[in-house]
Amino acid sequence: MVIKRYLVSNMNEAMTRIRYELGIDAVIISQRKVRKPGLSGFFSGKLIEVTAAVDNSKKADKEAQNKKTDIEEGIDKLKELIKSQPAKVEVEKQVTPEENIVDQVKSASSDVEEKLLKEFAEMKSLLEGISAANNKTTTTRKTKLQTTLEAADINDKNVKKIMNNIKNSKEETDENTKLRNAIKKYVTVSKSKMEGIVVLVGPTGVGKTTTIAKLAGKLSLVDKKKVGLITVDTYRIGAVEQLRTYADIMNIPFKVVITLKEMESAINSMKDCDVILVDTTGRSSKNSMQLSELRAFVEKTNSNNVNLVISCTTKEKDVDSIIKGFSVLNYDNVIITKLDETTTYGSIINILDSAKKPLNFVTTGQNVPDDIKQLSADEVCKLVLGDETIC
Ligand SMILES: Nc1nc2c(ncn2[C@@H]2O[C@H](COP(=O)(O)OP(=O)(O)O)[C@@H](O)[C@H]2O)c(=O)[nH]1
Ligand SMILES: [Mg+2]
Repeated sequence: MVIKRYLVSNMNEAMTRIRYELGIDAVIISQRKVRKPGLSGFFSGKLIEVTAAVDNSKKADKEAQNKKTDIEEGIDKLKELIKSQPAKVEVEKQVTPEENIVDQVKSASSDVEEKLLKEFAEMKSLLEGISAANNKTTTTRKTKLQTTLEAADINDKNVKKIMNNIKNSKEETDENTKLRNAIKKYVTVSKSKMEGIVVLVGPTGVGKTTTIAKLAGKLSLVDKKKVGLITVDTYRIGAVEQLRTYADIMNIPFKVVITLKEMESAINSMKDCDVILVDTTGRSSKNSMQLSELRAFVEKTNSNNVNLVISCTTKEKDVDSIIKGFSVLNYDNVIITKLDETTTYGSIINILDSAKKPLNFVTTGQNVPDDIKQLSADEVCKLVLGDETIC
């Protein structure tokens, strides 16, 4: 005998469900009007509680066989109800042992589901926390690196390049070493020997003549080399006298060249010199006429050590135009002057990046011959990162 109780709104509903669930042999044992349990019952209409029974052993067996299916269905229904509208779960009291099992599974399943949902929510918030913290650390680190590079006056393009270099580096080392290696990549130290003909070109006032005097002093006084001086800088009043004075003090041959032919004979007259230093007129990188005139003199020297002299105090935007303008002279190296006039050295990186030529010398003051030196990539890096200063 199977007895089942139904809570329904009307008898039609009761009959449909009893026939469907218990079969046509089922009989109604009792029926009475009741209220829905709980607070909501006070505010809604009455229901009918119908109790039906069936004496059908075959059906009971079949139900027993289908017990597992019912449980599974129950769980599925429960899940759906939880998802959609748990408050609208139909109130239905079932009394068969099988249905008790469904109830228990439902309640167990609900507990598990709730627990899982809770744990999932906790995990989600934990992961969100970790992700936020990671983002924050990355941003802070990036900002710190960027700030260091920007504070050194490295231009935006190179800051990005260095940052990408660090990011994509496969080196198994710390970030600081990666940073230093990325900066050092910009610096190639010139391998040009200070012999034969050395020419200096560049804009006006960057220190070409002073650098020639410094080089002449070092080469003749320290390295004991036989040095000759030639100048084609006849444009500026006093320019010739400036170099002649140094030549006289150092007691080295000095020639002033006005024409291309004179250049040839001046070089010939200094054949016995180990080094001939050639000073040139400062030219504007925007004046292509002046530059091609100068180019003729430079080509006449047949030098393989032509140096573009540029001050590290040059405005960022002017660096590119100077380097582009003077590229017609096919210079081999770069000399960066007036490092003593700045406190940040990122411009060295910007200049070398733009010129794509090795660094030959840097000058660090007005004193002849002391304020000139060659820097290694490591020394440039230390200057740029503020580990060392020039003065
Ligand atoms: N502070 C500083 N001044 C320099 C340096 N080199 C040259 N000068 C000065 O820059 C000015 C122009 O130098 P000069 O050699 O005549 O430049 P040029 O026109 O390129 O030949 C002079 O007053 C020099 O003393 C340097 O390394 N540091
Ligand atoms: Mg000069």
